[in-house]
Amino acid sequence: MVDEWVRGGVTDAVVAPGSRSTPLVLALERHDGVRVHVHHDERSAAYVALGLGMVRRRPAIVVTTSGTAAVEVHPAVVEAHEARVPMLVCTADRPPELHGVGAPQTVDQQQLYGRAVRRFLDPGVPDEAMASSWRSFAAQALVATMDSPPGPVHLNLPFRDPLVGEPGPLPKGIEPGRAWHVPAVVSTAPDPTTVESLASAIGGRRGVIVAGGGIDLADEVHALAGVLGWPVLADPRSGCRTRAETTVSHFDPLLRVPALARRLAPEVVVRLGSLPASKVLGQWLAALDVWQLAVEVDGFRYDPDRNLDGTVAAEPGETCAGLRTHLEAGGTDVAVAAEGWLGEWVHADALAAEAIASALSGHEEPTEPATARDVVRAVPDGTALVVSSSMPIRDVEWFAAPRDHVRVLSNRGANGIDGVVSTAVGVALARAATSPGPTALLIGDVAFLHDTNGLLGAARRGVDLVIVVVDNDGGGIFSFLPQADALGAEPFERLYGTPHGVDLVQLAAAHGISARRVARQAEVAPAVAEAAALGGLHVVVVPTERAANVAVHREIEAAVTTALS
Ligand SMILES: Cc1ncc(C[n+]2csc(CCOP(=O)(O)OP(=O)(O)O)c2C)c(N)n1
Ligand SMILES: [Mg+2]
Repeated sequence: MVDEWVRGGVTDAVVAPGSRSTPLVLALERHDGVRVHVHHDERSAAYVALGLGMVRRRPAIVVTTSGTAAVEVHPAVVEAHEARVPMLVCTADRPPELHGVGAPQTVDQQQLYGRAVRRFLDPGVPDEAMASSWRSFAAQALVATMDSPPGPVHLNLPFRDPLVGEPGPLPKGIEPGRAWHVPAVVSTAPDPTTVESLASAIGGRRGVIVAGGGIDLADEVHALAGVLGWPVLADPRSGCRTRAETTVSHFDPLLRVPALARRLAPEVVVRLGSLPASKVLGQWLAALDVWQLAVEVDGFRYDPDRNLDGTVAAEPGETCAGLRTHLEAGGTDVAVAAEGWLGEWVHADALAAEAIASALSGHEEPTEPATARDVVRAVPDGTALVVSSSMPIRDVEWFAAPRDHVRVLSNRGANGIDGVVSTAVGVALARAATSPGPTALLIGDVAFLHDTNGLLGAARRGVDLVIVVVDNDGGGIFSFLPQADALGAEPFERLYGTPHGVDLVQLAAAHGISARRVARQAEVAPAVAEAAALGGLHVVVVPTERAANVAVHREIEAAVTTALS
């Protein structure tokens, strides 16, 4: 099975220690084509595999022993399912005769992850007589992880004692020694009829493109926007928040200004990929009474507010390319949007950017919006920037300036604050091997603490990773919610603020990781740049305060409103 997976492009396995999984672990260990990463904690191990899968778009293998070890993998499986990341989960199991008789470390592992997996497979205890089926079984599992949509596959593998022995010869491959490639199951380009009807629906109207996560060809999005004279409201995860002339970055602060939100109402909306985090953008889109269309590679309907008029199942960038070619060839009678439409958006965005920068320049102590901006600005070209859920992803979305050559990744399938450190370690491991370049992580203190085990062994994994922890000693996001005013100060602090008082620099140091705490905003960008230049693993802790954070967000909102009134 391992040989077949390697032939199919699998390169990495994340293994958590245990005895029952020994035959598979030894097979992985002995194969030259697999890098084996060992992790104490199965939950973290699975998130490392998630990070690897996000970058490589091939599944990483996760191996656990039997019992609760197998259950620990569940959160990452759910995220992989929701975020469509390929993953091959192999849980070792006891053979059937040891089930239901009180044998140790034996639990029901059948369909353990429910409907969160593309497939559940249990081939039974391996037997020499079945050897001819192992390659096709392995291939079947691998293909299922990369189906449309991609996702996790669970292999439950019962092993009978003895668990060690001498390996026999490999069953012959269909083409021995040759790599095979999983064919794309569906075409990702839209068909010509779709392109034609889309072109006639959008041409000549004042429209906006909302670019979310899951776009391969970001340049094509801007090329189409240029032809149409439309703005691209670019989520940082879209790859579209570049210095292109059609980029609008600060759509969230802009749309908080009611007069502007009305004035900039479009006649048509094209949404690409998944939805941005901004609630303000979501509410603005929901209130528009115009034609809205979504383009997503698997045809998934990201539409919590139920206001989509149609969906196209195609890669968003390829769709934009098809549309542009069609429009440029004069296939449909189109004119660009009304003169000045794009200019108005871009001008408003520039004014918002100035207002944000000048509001933040008055703060010498670190603030969360300025930290998000500084991290995006300071990381070197080619960085993969993982951003945690809660305020970090929002602060980057709302306030970060356009940045070329940085790829932003985030676990937004289920929006969990778990496994984020490990995800970043997985991303960094993938990059160490295939697309060299640094990795950075922007994360809150609670999310960091939630996955402290992600730091286990991390300093010895050979990764280039800069972790910036925004430490407001608790869950800062809750201070923005009605709960903050509805409850008294004490219960709110105890139930939602949840201060922990942990010294994060010491915590990192306990793992042998170089760590420092900055005191002023002006130190953040240099600290990040310096850590990235050094290479290896570094933690930078940025202390902030939850109450002050709400105040600074309000201050920015007021500054943008004044600038745009
Ligand atoms: C696994 C998981 N548990 C709980 C939550 C709910 N939750 C959302 S944000 C948050 C607090 C996060 O705090 P921190 O990481 O410090 O970021 P901050 O809010 O301070 O920006 C919690 C507990 C979640 N999203 N995921
Ligand atoms: Mg926090």
